[in-house]
Amino acid sequence: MSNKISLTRYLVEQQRVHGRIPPELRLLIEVVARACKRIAINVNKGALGEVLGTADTENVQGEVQKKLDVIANEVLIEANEWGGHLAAMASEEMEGIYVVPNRFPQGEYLLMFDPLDGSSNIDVNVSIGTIFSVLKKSSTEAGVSEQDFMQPGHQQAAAGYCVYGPQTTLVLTVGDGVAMFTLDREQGSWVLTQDQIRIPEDTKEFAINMSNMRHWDAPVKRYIDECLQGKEGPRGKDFNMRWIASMVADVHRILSRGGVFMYPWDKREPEKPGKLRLMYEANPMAWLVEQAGGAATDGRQRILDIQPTKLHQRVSVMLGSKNEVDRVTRYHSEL
Ligand code: AHM
Ligand code: MG
Repeated sequence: MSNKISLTRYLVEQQRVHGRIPPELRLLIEVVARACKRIAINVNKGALGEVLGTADTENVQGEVQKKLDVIANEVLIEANEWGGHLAAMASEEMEGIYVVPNRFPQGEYLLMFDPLDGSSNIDVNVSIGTIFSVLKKSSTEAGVSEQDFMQPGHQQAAAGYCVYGPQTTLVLTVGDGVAMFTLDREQGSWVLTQDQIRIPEDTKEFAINMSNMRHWDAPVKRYIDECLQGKEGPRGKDFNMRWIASMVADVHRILSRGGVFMYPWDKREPEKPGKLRLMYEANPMAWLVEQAGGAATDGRQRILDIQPTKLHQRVSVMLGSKNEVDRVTRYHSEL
């Protein structure tokens, strides 16, 4: 007899023992996890599946879409539209919201996703992932609009990501800490491999794209300068640097061993608050990190408290080990 805990059992226990998630939300998470398995199969095929390269289209942010961006988006929509648990979906790859078609029953939940995060890494065989966030429709009125999505991140009902790397790993929170599931390829099932993940409060590792240094704001520059001075500087210790250029992979490392991740506002595009998107990148990651004892801010306020006004809104992101995020946030108020 195996004492392995499957995703299904974890969710059933969250529902039955902890009374935390209703059956519709359990179904939703299972369907997203199943879609991630299909995406993983496509990712693994690589050049053999003719899934690499660009799709000759642009998304709403003017970025050239990769074939896998488009495939992953379709997989998530097809898997989720018929179950009766959702009212609508929104994605990095679609301009407006996708309302569940009339031929299917409408549920109360809203699903947002970045179907394939870290697109620049697809063709070079480096870890990429899917990020998702679930909200509950606030109004009880029939129909759904973009306005229903405009909820701060602290109202998320579930959030997570799947990283397609050397292992395929699903990381999830429903507000009861963070659980990690590894895909057992022989069985085709998600197995709980870590529960109640904790991020150490202190760290000696930072993740930022250093090539943008000359464009940064003074508080970010001060923070990184001090890290770079190492033992001889004000921090009194040497720091290591990592930058994978897939947020999922960088956040996964931080959940595994601590660290701080930053994609701050910079002067390249001063009118934009940052590169990363609030609703389907920053919010789910911020909730996971907080649930693991870390912190997440935009340099000035808690990411989860930001009131969104647009679906594809961007945000400056600093997240990870609590004492480091607190420090760089403090630098923003001092300068
Ligand atoms: P994407 O959603 O188009 O893939 O872009 C988001 C990604 C993040 O995963 C990553 O942290 C960042 O962009 C990397 O940006 P850069 O190439 O500027 O270092
Ligand atoms: Mg992304």
